[in-house]
Amino acid sequence: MRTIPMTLLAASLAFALAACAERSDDAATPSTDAATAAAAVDAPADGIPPPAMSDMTTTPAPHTVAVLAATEGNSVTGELAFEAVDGGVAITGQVNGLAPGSEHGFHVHENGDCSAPDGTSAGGHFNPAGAAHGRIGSGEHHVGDTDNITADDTGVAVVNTRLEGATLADGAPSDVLGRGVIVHADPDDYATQPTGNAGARLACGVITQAGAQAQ
Ligand SMILES: [Cu+2]
Ligand SMILES: [Zn+2]
Repeated sequence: MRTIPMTLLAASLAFALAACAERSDDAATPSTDAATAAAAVDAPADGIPPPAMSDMTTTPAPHTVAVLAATEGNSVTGELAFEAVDGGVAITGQVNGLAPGSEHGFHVHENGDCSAPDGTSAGGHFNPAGAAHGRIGSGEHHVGDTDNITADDTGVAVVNTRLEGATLADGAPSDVLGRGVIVHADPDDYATQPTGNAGARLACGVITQAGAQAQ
């Protein structure tokens, strides 16, 4: 049951009373007048519409996330959000459980499959264009390549980075939806082919669209 703000209720009542006063010759139907006046004032006077049935049945814009789970023997976790931006896909969020001050390779990998205990089921770096491994801003790189993440002194890495050349949920070869995200044990050197020599996989997640059903 929706609530009607007191100010609105008072305004409706005043309006209704005024209408009754003007039409004292029609005093036989005051309750009908009041109801009509209240209904007329109710909807537009508020400005900010109350939560309506239409809002509950409309599917909100889906948001795209990845929940990172630790691989076997590790305790690194994280939560990331993905958003299509000009020229690529922005990634924001955080990774937890890292060694304080440590630096880690961080990539989108080909497969949205974290079933292997060591995360290798996610495959290699996402590379739809057949490019060499590298670094954004320094020539050729995989679509799944992005800069290393660095943990603060509590072991949390705040992620605010971007994939260049990636797209989101458009079904194109560059689409990262449904692919994997890996946090590595070591920093990416941005040079060694095709992995950046970033070492073992500490955490793995799948890029997933979360809509109304997730709430
Ligand atoms: Cu990787
Ligand atoms: Zn790469």
